Amino acid sequence: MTSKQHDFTPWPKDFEQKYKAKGYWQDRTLIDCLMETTDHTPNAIALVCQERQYSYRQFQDKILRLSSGFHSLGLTAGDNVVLQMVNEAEFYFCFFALTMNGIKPILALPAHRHLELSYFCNHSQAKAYITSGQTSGVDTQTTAIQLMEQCPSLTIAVTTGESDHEQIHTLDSLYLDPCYQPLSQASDVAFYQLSGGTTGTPKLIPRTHNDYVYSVLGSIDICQFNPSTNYLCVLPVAHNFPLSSPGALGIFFSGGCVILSQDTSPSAAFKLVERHKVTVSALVPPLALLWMQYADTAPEDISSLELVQVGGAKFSESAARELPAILGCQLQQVFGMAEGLVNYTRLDDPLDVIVKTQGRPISADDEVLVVDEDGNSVEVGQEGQLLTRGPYTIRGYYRAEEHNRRSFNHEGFYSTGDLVRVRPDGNIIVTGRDKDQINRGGEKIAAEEVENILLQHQDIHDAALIAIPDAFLGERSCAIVVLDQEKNVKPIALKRFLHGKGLAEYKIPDQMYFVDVLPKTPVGKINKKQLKEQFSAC
Ligand code: AMP
Ligand code: DBH
Repeated sequence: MTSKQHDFTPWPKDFEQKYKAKGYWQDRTLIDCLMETTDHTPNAIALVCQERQYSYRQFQDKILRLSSGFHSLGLTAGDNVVLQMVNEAEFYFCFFALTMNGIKPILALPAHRHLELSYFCNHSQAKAYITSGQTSGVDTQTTAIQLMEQCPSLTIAVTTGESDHEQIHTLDSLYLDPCYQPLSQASDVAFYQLSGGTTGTPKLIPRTHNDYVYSVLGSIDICQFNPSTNYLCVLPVAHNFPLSSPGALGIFFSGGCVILSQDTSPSAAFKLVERHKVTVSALVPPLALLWMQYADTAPEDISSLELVQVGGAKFSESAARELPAILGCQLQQVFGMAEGLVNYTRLDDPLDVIVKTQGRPISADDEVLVVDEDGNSVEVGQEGQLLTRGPYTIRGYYRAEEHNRRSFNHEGFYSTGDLVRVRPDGNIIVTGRDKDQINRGGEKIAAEEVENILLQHQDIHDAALIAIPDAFLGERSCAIVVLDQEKNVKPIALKRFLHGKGLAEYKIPDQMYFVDVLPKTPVGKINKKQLKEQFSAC
């Protein structure tokens, strides 16, 4: 059932009551939690962004001023906006200023391009697009103008940079006299995360204040974040992992300091570690490997590092064993999803658990089921599909009724699409995947989305996108294409075609092969298993 009033699938009443009674849902909003820290330690440094730094008091002041600014633009509770920013302080100013007013940002990644952005705007009937001055070489102002031309609901654009267009406001012009009149309620949707997805269109994940705050507070406990934690954010700020596991919000709710990096190179990161005495960072496996490689000869002193979290994709056991000695810190594996469930290895776990497993859930009330293809539970320790429900796992995607019927069972369990084994001690090992997705070093690609666009090409008869094992990325993407008879198209032309359609760079296939016909299963589906076996050897 989808609640019209909330425009999201609420938890059933008995679950709501249980989660409240157990103290998981505390009726506090995101801004409530930040303000509590500001009250305790107004002068502590909350945020460092290049040469700028903000104390908690200054941080909160920026947010309250911006809240007035957004109000002056006509944005009100219930509106949706698309927020696309690089790693800069303004992301958090906007995030809190919007969510405190019940304005719901869709957290787009800097890598998203016109195709994804226009979908987010249209699907959510977004009123505003808020963006950075520069997004890795992309002219975001032109993007904003194009989006406004194509999406009737979109009437407001804001940039953190300079504006060359009358229709685009600068964020700087929106720091007005502060007013504190929060309009959000803890049971409301605060914002939308994005799913890596498995279908033709990305899915929007509605997260409420109550459930998200709980996931962050639970994570703080597990990771022992405290006022002396200095957290380096190198992954994209909007991603669920560096935002909430425990991420930047974990820092803001526990009084530590976030140091932002826009440069993902290990040397830039190590310089920041040295300069700001960073104690924790969160990395995807390929980045962890780069850090390990660089550490060998790095001139920087990174001895302040206490903990490196690795997640987003499977980290190999051999790399996991080596990381602590090479980086001189502890390793924590994190297996999470923007839909909710997050698993951590614990700081005091035996080494065996830390290097061999992806940890266990945050909450005693995270329900984890491992089932076979018929939906029956498998024996402990056996491989199966992971289903979950709990106090911070969604019950449905936003405006996706048909997809929801497939992704959630009748008891409200979310089907993660991950294949796992759960050990008798409760720790989960991710063994594979049962979803049509490529996990390219933590960046998820829905095969169907790319295939659908390839099929729009006039010379393509059929296409399949598959995952090929890759030593560095874990997986890379490979398109197997059948051209129309007597057509001759080069891979580079097809890549240009995909770019031209406005697809994010990371979704452009790493490799392409042409075949005469795609193998089919007995029921007539493309036999991807066979294709993977055939092309993994190439
Ligand atoms: P998303 O739904 O886009 O947030 O991506 C979540 C998915 O990323 C999970 O369902 C897993 O497939 C994958 N994932 C995240 N962390 C890990 C990990 N530590 N090991 C293996 N897979 C992971
Ligand atoms: O991959 C993910 O989506 C992810 C990984 C680690 C995540 O959402 C999280 C932690 O919260």
